[in-house]
Amino acid sequence: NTTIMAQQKPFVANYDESKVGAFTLPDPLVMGSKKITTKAEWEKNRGYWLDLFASHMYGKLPKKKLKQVNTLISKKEILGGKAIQSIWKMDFEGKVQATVVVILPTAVKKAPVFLGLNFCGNQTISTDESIPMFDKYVVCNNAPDFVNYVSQPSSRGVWATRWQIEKVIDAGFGTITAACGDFEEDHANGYKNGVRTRLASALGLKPEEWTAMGAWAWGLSRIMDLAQNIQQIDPNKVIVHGHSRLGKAAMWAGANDQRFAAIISNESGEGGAALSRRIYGETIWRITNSFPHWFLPKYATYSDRENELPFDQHILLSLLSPRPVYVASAFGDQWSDPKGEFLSTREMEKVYALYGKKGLGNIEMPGLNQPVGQLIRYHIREGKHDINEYDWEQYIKFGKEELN
Ligand code: GTR
Repeated sequence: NTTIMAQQKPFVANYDESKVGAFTLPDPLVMGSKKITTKAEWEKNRGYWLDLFASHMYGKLPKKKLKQVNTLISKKEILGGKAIQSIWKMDFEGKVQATVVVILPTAVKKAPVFLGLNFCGNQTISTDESIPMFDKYVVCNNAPDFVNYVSQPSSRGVWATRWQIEKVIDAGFGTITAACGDFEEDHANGYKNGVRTRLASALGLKPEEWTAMGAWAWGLSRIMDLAQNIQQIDPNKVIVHGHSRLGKAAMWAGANDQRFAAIISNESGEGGAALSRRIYGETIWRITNSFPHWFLPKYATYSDRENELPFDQHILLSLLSPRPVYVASAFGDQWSDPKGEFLSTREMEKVYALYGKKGLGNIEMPGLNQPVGQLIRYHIREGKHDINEYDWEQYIKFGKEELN
């Protein structure tokens, strides 16, 4: 994963802290000649940063609201009656459909929920046979469960550990998910068959004006629209989360859509929570060469001149203020630059301070499996690039403590 050849240039990831190089981070409170000192000024002007991220990195998000028809396809009890699982179909102008799985605890009248996209189809989150098999391109390609990037029947439940549904339900939370590929398949030509093309005229945005990250973030907000209309969900307690590339999308969704009450970035790395100015693990050059569809071409022009970017990822995190935010890394995932994720999380408190809220404080990076912070939290756990039971235990605790 660390060495590729592209455009005749070999890429070797740096994992040597002494070679990271010096950098100065842009101040989230300095917007051109304007210096922000109050929460009211921040709220009035935060669009300055959103516009810069939109014009340099993630692309625009459509402003137009489409007619969205949500149809309940099936509903049943699962987990011995502890939860109700509903399958919904969202339809946009008859041109795009997305299938959403909603699992809510029976014992809670209005449940807080975790909302996130999945990589390889809804059927991967549980072995329940009533979940429709996803039939578009998926990010997985390991036989026999996936062949030529298409899900096979044996893929049911293969990612159950990443969802921990019973643990979430037992804690009184619900879970909502859809496949990212329902909005845009994750490859360079995915946009041709996804929302960026099919809804281009309806949304008034050309495909090249936005990105796969934008399409996924847009999808998260549309699932939020659905969630807002489900009686048994507490509309004020929807936590958006995502792992890795989908963590990047969750952060972009959370920055733009303030209905998300809290945001979780699980190992989102480069283009997510990690500072781009730190040359460690994945870099702008590498990510824009491997995944040209994730960001605008303009973002790629900042490779080898990261210091000239008008922002860095701590400002994307700051745009989540004043909401609860959890950023998590894994020691076995140096590619995502855990230290870069920690440092950007630590930088958030400047903006939170405008609200009288605390951040991580002036602490050093914690040891393994030692979560730090309260409203803004961070952990680095042992183990590989993944979202696992340990992560979920922390997210549930975080949700319980911060959304009350
Ligand atoms: C990697 C990519 C990372 C991260 C990861 C994932 O190949 O370089 O930025 O997004 O995929 O999504 O698992």
